[in-house]
Amino acid sequence: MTVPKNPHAATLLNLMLLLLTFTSLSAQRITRTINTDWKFHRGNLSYPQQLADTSLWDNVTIPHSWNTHDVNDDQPGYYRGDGWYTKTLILPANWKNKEIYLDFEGANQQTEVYMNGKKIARHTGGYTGFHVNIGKYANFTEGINELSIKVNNVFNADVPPLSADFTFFGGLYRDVHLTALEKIHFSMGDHGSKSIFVTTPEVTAAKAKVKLRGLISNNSGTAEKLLISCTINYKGKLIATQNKTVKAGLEEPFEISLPEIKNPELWLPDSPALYTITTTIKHAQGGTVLDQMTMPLGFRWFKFDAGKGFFLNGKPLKLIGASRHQDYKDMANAVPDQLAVRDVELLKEMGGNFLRVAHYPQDQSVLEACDRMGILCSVEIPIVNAITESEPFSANSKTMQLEMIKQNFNHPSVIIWAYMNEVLLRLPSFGNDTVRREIYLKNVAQLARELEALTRKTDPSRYTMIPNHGNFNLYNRVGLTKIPMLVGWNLYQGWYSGKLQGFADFLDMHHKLLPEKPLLVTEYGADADSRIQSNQPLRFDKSIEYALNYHQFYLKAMLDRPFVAAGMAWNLADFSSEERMETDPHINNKGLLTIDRKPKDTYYFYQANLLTQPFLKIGMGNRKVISGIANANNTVPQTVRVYSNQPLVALLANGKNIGTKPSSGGVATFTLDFKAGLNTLQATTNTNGHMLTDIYPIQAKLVPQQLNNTEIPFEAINVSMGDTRYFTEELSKQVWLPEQPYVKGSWGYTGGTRFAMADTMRLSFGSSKAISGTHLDPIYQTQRTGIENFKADVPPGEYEVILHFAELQAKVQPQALAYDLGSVATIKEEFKERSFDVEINGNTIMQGIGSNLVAANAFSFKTPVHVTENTGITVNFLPVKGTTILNGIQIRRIY
Ligand code: GCB
Ligand code: CA
Repeated sequence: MTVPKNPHAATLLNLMLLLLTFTSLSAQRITRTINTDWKFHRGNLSYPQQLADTSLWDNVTIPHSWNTHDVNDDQPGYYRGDGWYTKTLILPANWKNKEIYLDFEGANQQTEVYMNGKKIARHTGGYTGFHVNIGKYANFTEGINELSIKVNNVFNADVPPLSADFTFFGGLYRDVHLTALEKIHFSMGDHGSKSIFVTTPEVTAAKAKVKLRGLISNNSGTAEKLLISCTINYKGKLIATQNKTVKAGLEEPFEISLPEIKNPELWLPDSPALYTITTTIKHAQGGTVLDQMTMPLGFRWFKFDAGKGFFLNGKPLKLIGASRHQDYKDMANAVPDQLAVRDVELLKEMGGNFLRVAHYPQDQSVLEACDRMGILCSVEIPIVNAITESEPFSANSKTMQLEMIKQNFNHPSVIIWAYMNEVLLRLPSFGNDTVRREIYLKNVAQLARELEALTRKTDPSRYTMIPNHGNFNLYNRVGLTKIPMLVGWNLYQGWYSGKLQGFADFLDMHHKLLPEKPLLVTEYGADADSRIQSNQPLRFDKSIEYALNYHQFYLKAMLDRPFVAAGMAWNLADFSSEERMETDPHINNKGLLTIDRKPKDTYYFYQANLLTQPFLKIGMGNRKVISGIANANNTVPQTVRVYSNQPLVALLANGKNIGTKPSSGGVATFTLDFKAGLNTLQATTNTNGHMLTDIYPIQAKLVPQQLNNTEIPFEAINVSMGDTRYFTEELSKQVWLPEQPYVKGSWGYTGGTRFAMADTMRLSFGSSKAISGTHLDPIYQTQRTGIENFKADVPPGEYEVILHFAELQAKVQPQALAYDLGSVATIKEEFKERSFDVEINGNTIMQGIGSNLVAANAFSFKTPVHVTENTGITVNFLPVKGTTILNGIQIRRIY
């Protein structure tokens, strides 16, 4: 029955429906979270003996992870082991005749559930949900139940992921729900799903067909005649309804086809019309509602074309967006729903229309937000880098794939199921045994074929995809470009290796060699440490400027090629990867947002290119302070970028007109002379008679070229030796300048060379090692080797000098890093003994520096210097053995 067009009849129907729900409130499923009042113990214990005294356990609230802090300290590694959660669960006596379940949204990665002294369930895999029937073990008489959960995040060769560039945080990190059901209900037994699967076998602008499959559990002991009714609602109005009677045994599958819907409102990014479909179970003879469930429903159809890209509802749509990891600064993966939703909003506010949910299924709140906001998605299971050739590994992978598909089946936002990210990146070492290597590759292809077949069978309405890394020939030879319906490429030309142009060439090569295979750029990105800025951006310098160049090139190359269906920046936000080192240890800095979701310039760049509503924003890397060496006018020239989708942008500084520039590719670039102190930048653009304005106040700290300059009295300098970049400390507003050679009247070094690791394929200077004992890693990572002296011709006064040293060469050779897509093990350590003395203005301050240094550990000291007429400050480095070094120097005037 479809709703008659007569509005009165429709209202009557709504009224009937309302009455229906009203009369049935008593029975239905009851479900609520049980996130509060848990006790937590990190470590293993014997159950139940050691539960007797939990007085020393922590009080915690779920979502919870035990790795919020140890992933960010100087100690390599983080706790991977058992964690125990326990609480008292009060169950009302009148639940005795109900079915009681726990519904876990996710716990990483092996979970065991214990109740009242017994182990009752276990689940493997950290990124999908699961249900546990606790009714049989519960005590309803007193109603007091002991519930304990053991979670474990140790490496397990049979459980994906094996290795990956993200942290495997342990814990009960997503919501836990308690659910009470009637004896007859939608099954809780199908892979943690809701056991309702909605499809739209036919959708056009004129009409849509909706089909629903489901599974009912009947634990009443007798077969029952049941009435299942389905209603489709849109904006509070009943659109269609259909009933069906079934005789239900223990587990009863059913199928319902709903009446055709005329002129459906379509679901698309600009107007994601969201319908709902509610399914209700009652006894056929009437009575209360036994169970009821509501699912989202969107009407859209889509296709990928290898030549022309993606089409939604018959119209071409370039998919541009980002991937998301689920962690957040200092919270690990235990992030409240509100922040997950905020991430989707940030993607939408950027102008993105696609989210790659990578590298694992995420919280339901993410896909719900995508449904509401019109963001298309792909979701994948966490097979990353490699597989284990074992039956349990394959079985776990398939279970994960099924859980992912079934738990997320009804989200209209999802259009792709994926599996195996860069699975040929870390081939196990088979030495010279090429035969064995080929067997491994065959096993990978075999698992891919099995996952592919399973996915197509479970959900024929969506596409399948494998995201590969840039080794085209290998993936193609192994067959991973042929098995899935779509091929994703994670490409980093101009980052891990090669030049930016290599990206464009790769796209054209795919198109030429695989003309039938739709192509998605599933990853591309460059590290951008928001504290680092460079006037001569270089590959791997981590500067905001290099990342901007990179994204400018990549976005254009993708937009220029209609056959590129999609581009997903890696990553929406910076994320934790405990093994990572470099300027911001333990963090992958490829985010368009920082790990606490502050926009970087690259985010504004996408806004300027993707948003249709007028957009204008001054970038400046979100810095509140800049610094530099003053020119003859006592100002510091600096680049100012204004991001806008409007053709012309005007810039004012301190009320003075600086000029008008065209914005090209979303960016208008100005050079501005900053005066000392506060500078107020104002950008404006005229859009259809309306002025759009952005104001950016920023402090400039000027360092005089001649230190006795009376107009800019010398206050302080911070110099990163062996460096060409600027580094800003946000809290103290200190800016570190690149080194410069000494000239009379000014400051700088004499002698030595800029430190570089031998054979590195990365940055041409400095080291990528994380430095212990400091947050100034980038300062210590660069170094002037063989320095003779550092002079600053400061005027007379009382000063403080801080010297920073770190030995950058280790005695032992390094191991390859799991995430390095470029230069594996090309770094060679060339440790040499050294010993030198430091003398300031003729006084020896320290002798024998060198033997006290531990590789990659910060060593520094602060010393007062009294400067009289004309002496300035001279720091001499006097070699005793080997060469001298200096990594950073700070000179500050006290009086
Ligand atoms: C990749 C991986 C991703 C990494 C990224 C990177 O190709 O798929 O997990 O985080 O590169 O930043 O290196
Ligand atoms: Ca340095």
